[in-house]
Amino acid sequence: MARPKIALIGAGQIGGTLAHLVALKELGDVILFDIAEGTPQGKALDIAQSGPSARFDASLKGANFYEEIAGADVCIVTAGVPRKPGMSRDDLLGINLKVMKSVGEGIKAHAPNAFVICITNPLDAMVWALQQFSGLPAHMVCGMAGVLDSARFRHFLSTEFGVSMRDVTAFVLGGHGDTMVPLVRYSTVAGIPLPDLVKMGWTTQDKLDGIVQRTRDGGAEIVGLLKTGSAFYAPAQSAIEMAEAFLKDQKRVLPCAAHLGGQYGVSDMYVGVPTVIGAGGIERVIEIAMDDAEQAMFQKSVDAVKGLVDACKGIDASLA
Ligand code: A3D
Repeated sequence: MARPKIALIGAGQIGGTLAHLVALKELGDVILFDIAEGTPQGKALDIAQSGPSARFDASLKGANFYEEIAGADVCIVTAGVPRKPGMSRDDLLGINLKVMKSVGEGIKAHAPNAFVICITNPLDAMVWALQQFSGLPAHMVCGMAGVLDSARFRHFLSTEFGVSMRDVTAFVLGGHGDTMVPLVRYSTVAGIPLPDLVKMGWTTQDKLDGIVQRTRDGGAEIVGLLKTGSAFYAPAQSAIEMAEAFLKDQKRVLPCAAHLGGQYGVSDMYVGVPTVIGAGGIERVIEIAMDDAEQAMFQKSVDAVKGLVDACKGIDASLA
């Protein structure tokens, strides 16, 4: 059987890291696409030359024309611009919306059967626009944010508790932004919910609140340190987890920006929720019960995403 074809649209920091991870994990053959001439070709050749030592079998090719992504099984989209210090994700909206239009049209023309994972910010609005521009079924287009936000939460919690990150599960809902909703009561160490761990004296409520805030600010913390761009290793790994769930029909339960058609009382928007990802794409959206405080936080996040979607409609009349 032929290897799956994985198109990476955007060959910048995340795109290059994605290509390397796809090859190392032998998930498939890579087409690295970018408008910048030479960048995708150079990165593809560089990674391919690591193959004899890393011992992977995968072909990697750079491209500047959409014809090259023809028949891709998975498209991961990072095309656009990232944040610089002092910028919010929302500041990227105007410029990245235009990029989503060209990417959406390219996918529609050449890879209409792909499972599409968008990473470009502001995430929840860009994945919505990408689905509209591409015309692909909503369950085949999703956004990566929840896996990363949860991973950041899990990392901070494991450091606080001095336990393996593998034994920490965490739940983050809502939009990928300052209003994201880390759900403490659904987050656990080996099944023990965080509020119980506070009672057991493993940490204090104050420290836990600090970790929740650090998770919300997780992207900005890295932007502030790097100064020239935003995080790319953990975002790439997070998208790889989602792509692998699709390619191997794993039925993984992963949080991601999924199209909601009435679930959680939200219609025709992409918001971060728990989903099941398998060969059918986003096969299920899991609706969990929230208490009043969680519901209020979630609603605030949904309102923020709605503001961005409305802004997209204001910029591009074809979206209205
Ligand atoms: P960067 O290294 O600048 O790469 C972006 C690439 O996109 C560059 O190589 C550009 O040449 C290319 N590009 C620009 N316009 C087009 C176009 N029209 N068609 C094809 N390629 C184009 O950025 P990055 O890889 O660090 O980040 C990519 C995106 O991911 C940014 O929007 C970030 O804000 C976003 N991001 C999201 C998360 C989430 O958790 C959702 C995390 C980190 C970064």
